[in-house]
Order: sequence, then C-alpha cells, then structure tokens
Amino acid sequence: DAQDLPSVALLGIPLEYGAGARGTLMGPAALRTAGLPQALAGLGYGVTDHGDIAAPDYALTADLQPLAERCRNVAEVAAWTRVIHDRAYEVLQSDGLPIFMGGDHSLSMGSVSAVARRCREQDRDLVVLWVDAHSDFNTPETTPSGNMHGMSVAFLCGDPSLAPLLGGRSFPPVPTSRVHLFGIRSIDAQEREAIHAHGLGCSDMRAIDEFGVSVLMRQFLEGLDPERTHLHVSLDVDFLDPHIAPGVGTTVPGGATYREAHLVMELLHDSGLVGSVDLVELNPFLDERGKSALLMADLASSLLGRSILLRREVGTRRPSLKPNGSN
Ligand code: NNH
Ligand code: MN
Ligand code: MN
Ligand code: MN
Repeated sequence: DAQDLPSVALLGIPLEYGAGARGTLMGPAALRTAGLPQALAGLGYGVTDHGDIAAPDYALTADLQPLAERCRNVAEVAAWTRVIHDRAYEVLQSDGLPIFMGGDHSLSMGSVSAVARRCREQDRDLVVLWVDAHSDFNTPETTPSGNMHGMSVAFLCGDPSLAPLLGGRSFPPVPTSRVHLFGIRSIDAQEREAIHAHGLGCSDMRAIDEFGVSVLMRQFLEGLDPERTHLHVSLDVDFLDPHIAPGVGTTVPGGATYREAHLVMELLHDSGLVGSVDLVELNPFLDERGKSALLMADLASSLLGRSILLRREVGTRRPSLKPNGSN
C-alpha cells in the first residue's frame, strides 16, 4: 500500500579519494541520470533528493599523521568521513529511509557510523550486509594498496588505528557478529586471517556456487530478530559480474549474475528489515553507455519493492521466508 511506504532520502556523496581509480565522484550524477529518483517515486515512495555533499577542506593534522604513510589521501578521506557522518546523521533524524549514493566505498565509514549512532539512540540492533567482491577488512597495517575503500569494514567494527578519521565524533562499533559479507571473491591474505579471527559472517562465491544466493540469504535473514533489526545494505558495484557492470575500478571475474543480484534484492525487500542503503563504487568514466548505472538504479528499485526494467513477478507462489510458512 503506497500510503504505508516510508519516505526515501537520497544523499549524493561524490567521493573518489578512497579508491585507486578516479571517477567515482561522478557516481551520484549517473544514478540520477539513470532515473533512480523517478523509479522510487514510481513505486509510491515520497522521495527527497538532498543533493550532493560539497567537497570539504582538508589538512593533514597531527591526529592523522600516524596514518599518512600507509593510507593514501588520508587527509581528504578523513575530512569527507566527518562531513558524511554529520550530514548522514542529520538526514537520519529528519527523513525516511536514506540511500547514500557514492562515491567510493570509503564513504561507508561516514554513512554507517551515523546509522550506528542513530540505532543506539533508537535502541535498534544494527546489522550490516556488505555486498561486495571484496571484504574491505584491511587496516593501515595490512593494506596491500593503501586504498582506504578497502578498510571500511575494519573501521566500522572499531579498529583503533582508524578511529582518528572521525575526528572526535563517536559511534558504537558494529559487533563483528552483526556484519555479513556477501559475494566475496577477492580477499587479501592477512584480511582472511582477520575475518576468521573476528568471526565475521561470510557468504563467499564458493558458497554461493554451491548453495545459491537464495539459501544463503534466507539463512542470513532467519538469524535476524525482526523486532529489533535495522539492516543496512552496502552494495558495491563490483559484487556484480564485470560483463553486466563494467563501470567500476576494481572488476573481479566471476561476479553475481543479473538474476542472482535481483533475487538478492527481492529477498531483502521481502524481509522488510532494510533501513538504509549505500550504493557505492559506480565509476561512470569506466561504464559502457550507462549500463552499470542503470543496473544499480534498478537493483535499488528491486531492493525497495520492484524492478523498473524487469517485470519478474507474474504471481507465482514463493516459498515462505519463515520455516512454518506463517508469512
Ligand atoms: N582488498 C583490496 C585493497 O585493500 C581491494 C579493495 N578494493 C575494493 N573494495 N574495491 O571493495 O586494496
Ligand atoms: Mn567495497
Ligand atoms: Mn569491491
Ligand atoms: Mn517483491
């Protein structure tokens, strides 16, 4: 029922300092050109576009100095993280379901930390679903590249070496037991060890090949408390196979198919638990005739109710998410 739908708040975050390649700063514009605001309005949501965050001034201050050697563009990323956090927190207080349109994946340090803060205030359990080819669990010590988009999950789980990025703002770190990585197929050696040591949930591509996205997604969702959970979905373009989504700087072969990606979004929608979303790493400079931007916009539509390009549902009966079939 359209009247029961929450409003959706779009926030553009034209950030590219966390990635190895330039161009993700054009991501928010491309998502708008692909029709994301109109698609969501077409589903019946009230949509407010809060525009793009303006590039902040930055400086390599003393608190960031220890990070400078191992983290590329740390002064820029820190300044962005702070302004993203503040702006995201404002939007979370005043508007409905936020969609953070990136921008590279380092933006999640700002967006998800603000969501965590808001969840604490509202006494909700934040669960983060990281849909990505990569686990982004590097720290300044382990990063092989220095690219800060590979460190976002470690930051959100409270890695102390990355804490100075927020410049004194505080948020409750996301417990590693409430982070689930999905679609992973490129992981650095020390990152793998850290993921095992910290017990993050992970549906990697090997598991997806064996069991399929549906079984794994249902298992994940069944583990969540429907009364308490705020599910944040952080969707990295490189989750998708490069053939369907070439517009990303870090393509990895063997990604999700068109149908798998839509099914993941549909199952998440059906769960009713999604409270906030990142759409990240879209690089329009590397895209082909907008196809990655269109796909990301359409996946966001699936996540919030229905694809605009596909008409998948023809009324077939779907198995229940709940074991007793009560929904
Ligand atoms: N793990 C690599 C690194 O730390 C790659 C990270 N790149 C991403 N993450 N695109 O999603 O540099
Ligand atoms: Mn990522
Ligand atoms: Mn990635
Ligand atoms: Mn549906």
